[in-house]
Amino acid sequence: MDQILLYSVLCKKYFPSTHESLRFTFHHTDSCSHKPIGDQENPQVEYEVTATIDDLSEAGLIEESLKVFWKTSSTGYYNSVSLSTTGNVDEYRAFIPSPGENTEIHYYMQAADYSGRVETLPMAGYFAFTVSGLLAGDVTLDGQVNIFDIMAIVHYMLRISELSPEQIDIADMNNDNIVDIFDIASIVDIIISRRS
Ligand SMILES: [Ca+2]
Ligand SMILES: [Ca+2]
Repeated sequence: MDQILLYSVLCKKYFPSTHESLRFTFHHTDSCSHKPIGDQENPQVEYEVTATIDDLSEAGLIEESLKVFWKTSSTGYYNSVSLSTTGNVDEYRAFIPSPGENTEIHYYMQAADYSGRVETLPMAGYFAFTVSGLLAGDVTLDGQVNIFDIMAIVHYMLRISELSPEQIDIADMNNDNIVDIFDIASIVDIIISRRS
């Protein structure tokens, strides 16, 4: 037994079924740190992936090799984000940035150890989850919630620039049919909560 074990601990709602393979054990929990806003189908700013990675060879994991590779179903290449320790034994975490709305994200994890072994999770293929609906606060429709979304609302309020009906719908965070400072405050909350 010298393989590297990867266990994924992922948000249940993004994974339609339990995956099993010969070498890895998968389980799902509800311990997601990101909170959906409104509809559970709404996209998030980022998607947390937590994995338990244990080098049974005891050769030592190669930290730089611990990665999550992800792509959308419509792009041909994988991007990567590093898995870093959560502080708990053998537990690592990465964040897949939101690629936007109405898309499917494919991803897999990779780990290597100093015995030369490289493992991926799943062993072949990828996990997939769909992102439907619109990202709360993403007035600019670029998949990010940041200062530019606030600026878009400010410019709209000052009549410097227009927003489409869809954008106005997103900008009206409290659904009172008015786009005003209270909606900006809601978006500020999203940005601040992400950084805390
Ligand atoms: Ca945006
Ligand atoms: Ca409003």
